[in-house]
Amino acid sequence: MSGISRRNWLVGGFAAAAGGAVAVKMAARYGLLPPDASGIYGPGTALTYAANRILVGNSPAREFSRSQISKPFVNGDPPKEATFQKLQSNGFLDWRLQVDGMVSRPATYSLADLKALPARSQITHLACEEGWSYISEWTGVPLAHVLSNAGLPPQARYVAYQSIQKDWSDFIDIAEALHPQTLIAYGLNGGDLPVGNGGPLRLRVPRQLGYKSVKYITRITVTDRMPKFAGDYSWYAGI
Ligand SMILES: Nc1nc2c(c(=O)[nH]1)N[C@H]1C(S)=C(S)[C@@H](COP(=O)(O)O)O[C@H]1N2
Ligand SMILES: [Mo]
Repeated sequence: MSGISRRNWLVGGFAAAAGGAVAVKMAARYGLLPPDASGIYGPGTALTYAANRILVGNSPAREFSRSQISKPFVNGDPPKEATFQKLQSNGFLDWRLQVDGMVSRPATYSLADLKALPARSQITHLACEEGWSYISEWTGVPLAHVLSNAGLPPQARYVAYQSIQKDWSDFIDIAEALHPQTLIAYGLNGGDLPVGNGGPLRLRVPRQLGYKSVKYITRITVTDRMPKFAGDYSWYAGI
């Protein structure tokens, strides 16, 4: 089943079990509404979120064995921005990741800084909404670690992230951001993360569709409001 049809199936199942508007009320009662459900994204997203949180909860994405690794796809062109090319020509020594917003200790990391933090590797499935997918090993520092270094206030609800590619930004809720499998990734299949797959740095969100794993990230911002959404797809892309 592709990510999208599976998602529709999940939503359909939940809606059938509880019935449209009633489902939304039930979801609210049981704490299953997304952090901002009242807004512009409507019952569709609310139901996707609720169905996922019921069926998947906070459970991890499946992890695979090395023998199941398949050839990575590359979706999209590498950045055309001159700033990117300049950074690349210098081996990304000057690449910086800024961590800011509602945190008590905003910080800026180089790749070396990030690599000095506790690393985690995991072999997971990347599924694009277009229907293709692959399994590979990602290495990086858990986003949760960087966020806890930065100091999260209790009112923090979303984490937004920005690519050096201007039109690629996205966000996840705090539950996803603190999930131990959500990585700031700099490695793929035992080597450096290739530029085609988001090198030198991308977010890897293995419990959601591929488009949430934004490549070439330069900034992570903690907020208490749903950020303006840049993409064409649902903000919640649980699979
Ligand atoms: N900056 C940036 N991030 C991006 C994209 C992109 O084109 N630019 N494509 C997204 C989509 S739709 C998918 S499916 C995955 C694909 O990752 P891959 O090219 O490493 O397979 O990256 C996501 N992140
Ligand atoms: Mo995608």
